[in-house]
Order: sequence, then C-alpha cells, then structure tokens
Amino acid sequence: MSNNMTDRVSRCGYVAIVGRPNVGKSTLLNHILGMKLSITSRKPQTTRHQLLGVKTANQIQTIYVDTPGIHQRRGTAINRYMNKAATSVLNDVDVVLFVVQATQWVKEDQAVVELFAHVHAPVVLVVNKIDRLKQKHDLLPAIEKLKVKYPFSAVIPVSALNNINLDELEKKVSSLLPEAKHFFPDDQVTDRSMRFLAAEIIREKLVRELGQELPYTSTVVIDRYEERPDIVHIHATIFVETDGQKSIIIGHKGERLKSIGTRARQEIVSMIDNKVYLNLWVKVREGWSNDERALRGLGYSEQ
Ligand SMILES: Nc1nc2c(ncn2[C@@H]2O[C@H](COP(=O)(O)OP(=O)(O)OP(=O)(O)O)[C@@H](O)[C@H]2O)c(=O)[nH]1
Ligand SMILES: [Mg+2]
Repeated sequence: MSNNMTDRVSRCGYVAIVGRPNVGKSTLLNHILGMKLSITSRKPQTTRHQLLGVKTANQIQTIYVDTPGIHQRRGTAINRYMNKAATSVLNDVDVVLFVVQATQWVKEDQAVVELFAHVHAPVVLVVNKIDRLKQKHDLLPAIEKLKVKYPFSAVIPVSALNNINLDELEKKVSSLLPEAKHFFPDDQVTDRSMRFLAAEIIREKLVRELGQELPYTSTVVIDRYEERPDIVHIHATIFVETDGQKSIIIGHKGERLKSIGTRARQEIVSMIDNKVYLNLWVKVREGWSNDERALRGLGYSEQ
C-alpha cells in the first residue's frame, strides 16, 4: 500500500482523560479541541459529569471523554457519583490519558494508577503544567521516577494551558486509535446539549466568583431553555444547601448573583451567537448533595 493509501485509513476511538482533581484535565481537553467546552477553575472538583469532546482531522476522529477528578473523599452521594463517572469509562475506551501535575506525585495519583490494574487500553502518562517548573532540569529526573509507576505506553510532558507539546500528545493518541469509521458527524464537537453546557457555564462562573468561600454544595439546573429566532430565554436555578450559602451567592444587594449572571450570559452568547436572556434564581435544598434521589432530580443520573 502506498503512503497515500495509508493516509486515507479512517481511525476513530474513545480516549478517557483521567486523574486526580485539579491537574488540568478539562484545560487539556479544551486546548486540544481549540475551544472552551469543559468548565475549569482553580478549585479542585470542578468537573462533575462525563463530557465528550470530539476532534475530527485528517481521517482521524478522536473522541475525548473528560471526567471528574478521582478523589478519596468517598463520603457523600455526589462524591460517589463523581468517582463513578470517572472510573466507569476506563474499560470502555481505546486509550487512557492519565494526567498528573509535573513533579508532584501524591497519594491520590497512586490511587488512580491502582485502578489501571484491570484496564486493557494503553495508558499514556501526561505530565502537565511543565510551565510551572522553576528549574527545567527537574523535569527529566521527575519523568524517570514516574515511568516506574506503571507500564505506560508513553510519557509526554505538556503544558495544556500554554499549548506546549500538545501536537506530540495528539500524534501519540492517533497512533493508538483503532481503524474504524467515524462515529460522529465530522462537524460535531460534543454529545452534550447547549442546555447542559449553559448549566455548566453558570456553575463555572459561580465557582470562579466565589473563590474559597463556597463549599462544593451548589449545583445548577436549567428550568427552561427556549430558543426563539432572535433570542434564547434561559431560566436557571442555583441550588445550595443552607440559607447562609444562598446569601453569599446573592451578595450585597444582589450584586454577586448579577455578576455571575452577566459573565455566564456573555459566554453563552459567544457560544450560540444569538441574544440571550438569562434569569437566575437561588434556592435552598437541604442535603441535596448526599441524597441519591435529589441528585437524580438535579441531573446527576447514572452514566
Ligand atoms: N500553569 C498551568 N496551569 C494549568 C495548566 N493546565 C491547567 N492549569 C490550571 O489548573 C487549574 C485546574 O484546571 P482544570 O482543567 O479545571 O483541572 P481538572 O483536572 O479538570 O480539575 P477537576 O475537574 O476539578 O478534576 C486551573 O486553574 C487551570 O488554569 C498548565 O498547563 N499550566
Ligand atoms: Mg475538570
């Protein structure tokens, strides 16, 4: 077969992005796709659901699965849901990207590596945030230490945020994908609806606006998403667990909530290229994060 023919072989497969919270999994997905799809923040446990990001280029379709950070706090129902959302993909994918933070191997990373014992797919170790290294010569010895943790099929240092070495990573991933027809239309970028993405965008602004003040006990539900030719009407509710949390989110004279709404609206506008009317409410639902039934009602259904 000539090279030309080889080039035309169609490849397609699923690639899980896993790792402990906050190592940059969602940032990696967004920067590989070249668009903001998955929400990110400085706070751990930002991602709560699986999210597909599809990239199609040169006969190759890579279906990335962003996942919540795998963590040790197994206590509440939402924590169990998040861990399950992350670990359940491991046996259904063609490639696993295991993201760690340069030179910082901690217990939670070790716990993730132990999950690979029953994984058949090749695991690529992605050593992220290399831009943060003060001493460049710390990287090679760190990589040598990481290599012994598991028989990785490759170890690739990157900076997701600064787009360093992502093409190298993508090349490796493509080489591990099976020959297959594309599962998604070539112009599709995700399996999620704009309604889901809108809720996520609102949650991102909430998390970013509130810094360390808010515990992980808020969630966003879209009550109404109505597309009209000239404007999209979105009504959303932020659920929290206590009155105190509600007042923090609303802020003095409602200013916090207003600012969250403005930022979210701007981002939704830029995604859908239409006008947006966004109405935000805050409601208290005591104990929702540890109540399986409440969780299902709030969009945390089995994946
Ligand atoms: N300096 C630097 N920061 C990064 C890099 N990649 C991600 N970050 C930052 O790390 C923080 C966490 O990034 P996320 O992409 O939300 O991390 P995550 O692994 O998806 O986190 P969870 O969803 O909570 O598990 C954010 O503040 C990012 O801007 C990088 O390459 N360099
Ligand atoms: Mg994330």
